[in-house]
Amino acid sequence: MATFRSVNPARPADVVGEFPVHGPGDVDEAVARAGAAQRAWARLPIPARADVIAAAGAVLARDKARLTDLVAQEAGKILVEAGGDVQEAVDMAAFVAGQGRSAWGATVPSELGDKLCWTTRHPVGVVGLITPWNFPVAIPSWKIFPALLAGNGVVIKPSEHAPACCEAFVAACVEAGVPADLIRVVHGTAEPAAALAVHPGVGAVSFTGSVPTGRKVAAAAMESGPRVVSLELGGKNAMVVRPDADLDLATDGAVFGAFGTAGQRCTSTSRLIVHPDVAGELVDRIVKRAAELRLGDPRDAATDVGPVITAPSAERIAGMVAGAVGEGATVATGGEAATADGCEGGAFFAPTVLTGVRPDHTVARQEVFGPVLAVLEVADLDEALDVVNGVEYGLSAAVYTRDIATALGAVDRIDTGIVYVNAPTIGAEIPLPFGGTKHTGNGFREAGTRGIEQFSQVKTVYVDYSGRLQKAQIDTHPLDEEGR
Ligand code: UN1
Repeated sequence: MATFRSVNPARPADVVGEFPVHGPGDVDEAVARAGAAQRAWARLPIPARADVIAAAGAVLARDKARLTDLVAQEAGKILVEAGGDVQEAVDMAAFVAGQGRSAWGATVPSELGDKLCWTTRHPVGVVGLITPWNFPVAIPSWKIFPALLAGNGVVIKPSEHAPACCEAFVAACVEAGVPADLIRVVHGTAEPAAALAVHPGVGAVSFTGSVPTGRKVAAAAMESGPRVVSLELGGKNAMVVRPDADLDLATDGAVFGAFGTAGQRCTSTSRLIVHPDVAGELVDRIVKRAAELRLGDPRDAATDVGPVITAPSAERIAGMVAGAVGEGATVATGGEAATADGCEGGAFFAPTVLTGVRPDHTVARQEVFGPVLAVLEVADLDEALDVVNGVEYGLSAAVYTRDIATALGAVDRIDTGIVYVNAPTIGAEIPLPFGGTKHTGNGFREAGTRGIEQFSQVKTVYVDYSGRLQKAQIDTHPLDEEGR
């Protein structure tokens, strides 16, 4: 069988592991095994499934240091952020385990006597998951734990840039008591992902990644039969800074939001929409901080910004910066690929601030997925919010102001799935729904109580114990003499 290597993006000569390139036959086998194991799993009481998920959280917590190091090595995330990635999975286990001992549906009064009505949730069977490399432990946990709680089997195709992290996550689940056949991992790039998306044995497909790939996955998944398809796609997240804002806070937020994870979060702050009265001061502060950030080995605790995931990724980012300059933007800092001591062959990109960006510039509309902050100066609040909303994406947005009416008015009018006030566009917490509007997704939310929806079907149950035929709507309102 052909294989591929997962490498450390900071030092590509450091091979993290070698993995098989799976084909459609392997996907068939994985779906069959997960499907066979699912039948027994779905018969377990839901709190018993929850106990296994809680145990998986305990294994992840016990192994946090080792997993954090693996995330740093394989995905290039600096240690503190890699630790956050693992912690997000630990939190998810706790949250989902709690859902297993919570209400599982609703009882609804019947309009007729001697009749009970309620809703419950059922598994879809086997779920097919396609996950990115940038949250290589957290995002699998967002999908796998709710899928398991709902009683499903799982086949997951992780990014070819983070296969070892996914294997480590699945190993923790298996150590905790998840049957080994219940979660199967297939590796490779587009071929196994496509085979999974169209597989007739897969009842729901859940994808996190780019818009173009998400569209292909959804089209393929629906072509081979109607099924649940949930998409979590990109963002073009804006931070609005009003003239009354606390500029220290806004500086900290912009630096963390734009350059955290080297800008490679779907929630990364990529547009700063700032009032001209404070633009000069704020941009100066951000530029100064950006220039001071230490690029380096993500496993070195002194590093602020790690590499981007691959050399082609750095080239793509450089191309977008060049395009922005061509359209009239100015590079205030960064703007080019960089190197870092001791990181032979690593693809780094200097934290970049672009000024003079206009809403119609490509860099103000398209996701960069790199450490690039585009600054747009807008005075009027209505216009600033129009700029926030004037893109195809709708994941996350932030507004910095000390004025409560400005803050709450912005919350009302910003058309994104997540809005932050006086906090950056990154940093979503597990008990709350995560997802976006417009091209960012197709209406599902991950995490929170709604995270289970994409992996389960609601069943509505009516039990009539009256012993006679009762007719809804008709018995309650028999027609009168006038036929009403
Ligand atoms: C992502 O980038 O795909 O809110 C997920 C955040 C993280 C999750 C990001 N908790 O930035």
